[in-house]
Amino acid sequence: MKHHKQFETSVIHDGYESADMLGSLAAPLFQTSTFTFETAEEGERRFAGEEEGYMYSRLGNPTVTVLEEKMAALEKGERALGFASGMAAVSAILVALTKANDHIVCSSGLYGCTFGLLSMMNEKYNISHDFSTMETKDELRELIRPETACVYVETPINPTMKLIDLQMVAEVAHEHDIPVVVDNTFASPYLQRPLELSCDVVIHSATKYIGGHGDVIAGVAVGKKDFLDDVQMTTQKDIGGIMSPLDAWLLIRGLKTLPIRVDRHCDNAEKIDVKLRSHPKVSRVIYPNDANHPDYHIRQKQMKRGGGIISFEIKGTKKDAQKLLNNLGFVKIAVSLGDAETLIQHPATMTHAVVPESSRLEMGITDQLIRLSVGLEAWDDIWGDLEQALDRL
Ligand code: LCS
Repeated sequence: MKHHKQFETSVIHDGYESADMLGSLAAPLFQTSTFTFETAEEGERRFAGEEEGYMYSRLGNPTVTVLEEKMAALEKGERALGFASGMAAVSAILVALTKANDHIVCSSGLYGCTFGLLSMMNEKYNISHDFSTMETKDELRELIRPETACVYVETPINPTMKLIDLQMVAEVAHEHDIPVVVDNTFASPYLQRPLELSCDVVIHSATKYIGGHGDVIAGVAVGKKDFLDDVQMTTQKDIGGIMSPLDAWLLIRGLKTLPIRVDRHCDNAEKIDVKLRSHPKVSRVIYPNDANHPDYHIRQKQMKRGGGIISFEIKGTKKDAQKLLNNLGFVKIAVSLGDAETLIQHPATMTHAVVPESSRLEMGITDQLIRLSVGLEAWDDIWGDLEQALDRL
């Protein structure tokens, strides 16, 4: 039954049965570190895995379970696992999939801290990586080696908004029995579901659209039950980056409005995209739902809509980019994205400051590039603020 509801219904009803919780409409917050056992033998059976039940919140918590079940249903996966942050999810999945001297092929553009993690894994454990634009099958095939442990993809890529054809990537990776891990943070499951496109693991920074209100740092991974059971009881249990019950509770609340919010983010972004394109101080606008976007055909193929993030380049220098941010009124200068508030940031000096300049430029992150997370305000108010800031450059 649970996989047959439409997305808008699933997001509200899946993963929770009020009748099981004294009729409480909202899922209760189990703010507890541990769980008591009726007898010593019950504790023994639970720790031996012979009996279902909670033991200690680092090993599982009922509020976190509700969020995990919702995310599994929305991404069409067998199970989901909550984490303390998007980076806790990224690092646990990569640690689980690799061993020393392995190799990873990744998209030619990644969130700055994911780039940092891969550099650290390379330095400490000799787990090397290659970047690929993944524009053709051959380009990806050429980089796969016997020691390649996974293909790791962001799409849309933060912050260059390039798209990757997930079905194509999965086809090539599976020729070699290599799993494909997709960071689906920018799209959210409402717009794109990588597991339905044959990919193997989905990761979210739930901090963004899943929560949607800028009050939580959290992460989620979704995929096969056996794999995530193993990640939970090995990597996550021992490294410890679990999702807190309060964060799960806030995410459950945020998720209920995901489709409504994301549609509004998209409506607003589509209008702002058109306006930005016609402004004389703007040299380039990168928005996946625009027919001018080089990957527009991939958007049509695998994403329901273009999402809420627009990147654009202004004419001028780094100082002009900073001036544009300083000229804004209610549009807030901040990293993060997917919140009700419109947020703007300068990737070269903020989210991707950790990436060395040469790699940053190869990814397409120039000093003139600005990333806008279009919020839920009235679109013409957002444009009004941006226009006055651009006009004053
Ligand atoms: N993956 C992507 C694509 C992200 O954009 C981020 C964070 C993460 C993973 C990590 O998630 P976190 O640990 O922060 O929950 N991206 C940020 C950004 O673009 N601005 O601030 C954070």
